[in-house]
Amino acid sequence: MTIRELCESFDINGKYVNCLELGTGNINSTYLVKYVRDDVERQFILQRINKNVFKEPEKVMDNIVRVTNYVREKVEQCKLSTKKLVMRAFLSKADGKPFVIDDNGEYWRCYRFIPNSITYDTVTDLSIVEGAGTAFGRFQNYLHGFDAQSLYTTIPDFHNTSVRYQAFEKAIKDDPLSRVKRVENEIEKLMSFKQKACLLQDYLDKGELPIRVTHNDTKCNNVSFDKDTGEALAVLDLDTVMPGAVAHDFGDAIRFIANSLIEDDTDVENVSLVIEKYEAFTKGFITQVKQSLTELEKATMNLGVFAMTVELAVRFLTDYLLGDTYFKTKHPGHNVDRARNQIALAEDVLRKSARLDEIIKKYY
Ligand code: GN1
Ligand code: MG
Repeated sequence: MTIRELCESFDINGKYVNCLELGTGNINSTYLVKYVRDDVERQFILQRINKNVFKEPEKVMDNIVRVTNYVREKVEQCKLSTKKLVMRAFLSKADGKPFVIDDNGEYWRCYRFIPNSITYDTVTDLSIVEGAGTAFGRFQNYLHGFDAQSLYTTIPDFHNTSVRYQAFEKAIKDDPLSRVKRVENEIEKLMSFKQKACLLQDYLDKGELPIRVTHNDTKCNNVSFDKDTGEALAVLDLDTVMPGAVAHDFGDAIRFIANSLIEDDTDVENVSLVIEKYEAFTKGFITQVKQSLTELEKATMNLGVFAMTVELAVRFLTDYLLGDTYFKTKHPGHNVDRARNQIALAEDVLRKSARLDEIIKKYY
């Protein structure tokens, strides 16, 4: 099926004009599609769900539909714009499901592109950084009353740092491509981080932290902003919405947005945690969620920053050792570059931890 045929399988009004493949995202393939209706241009996002990563795409879509419907109701109750603040998935004309399966058995879904919106892969403007914090914090709030356990766990142990370490250690032991010798320093560093990085998971295992509905992929490019006003709008990419810990969302967001460089930049000497960005995001996020946080959640929020940074490094390096089959890579060694970058960031998070604790306290 062509992109056009796929689009036309969804219940969208108007006429197909063209499409453009977008290069962002390490997992799914994404297209920006243009339609026209009554001479007005409309845009949509068409995505092929990566079945290697999401083994049960129906369950992913079921989670997304239930979560977005819930958020939409909340937004309506607040008399705010659902068009701007909530993603909407289109249904298939044939069977009303929120996806279409092509001739090769691949799953596609289609979302409305939020009009006049933009996403940022890197952010310098601190008000945008704060807006990203507000958007993810608000998302957390809207879903406060949603039964987290009713969601499918579409990727088991997604942010279980201990399980991520187990897979890493197995990859080191098996070493199927004899790559271990090229990354011995990185392995050593990551092993030295293990105990601290797994502490958050230990609290979860002991049942000491509440399980919440979490986004689990809180990179800043998963928030849309109004192109003109800079206002934070909907949270996007809900593929990994699952039960989790609030510190996962906070930590993952910080490790991405407050990195002085982008996630795969090889200039590791210059990787650092930018305090001003940390503070701006923290202000936005914590202001939204503080009322509902337990004392232990507050006390472990910054542990989430360290844990998520290390976990990503572990995941990137595991993928490298196993032959780069999970994350999309643009060149050989791309996963090693990513891992080195995250290791450098984790080291800086440790150096700055007292400062981060001081800052976050201001917003509780
Ligand atoms: C993947 O494809 P993208 O960029 O939305 C990954 C995240 C990682 C991220 C790192 C399902 O997300 O967990 O943090 O890459 N998503 C999945 O850039 O594994
Ligand atoms: Mg994503």
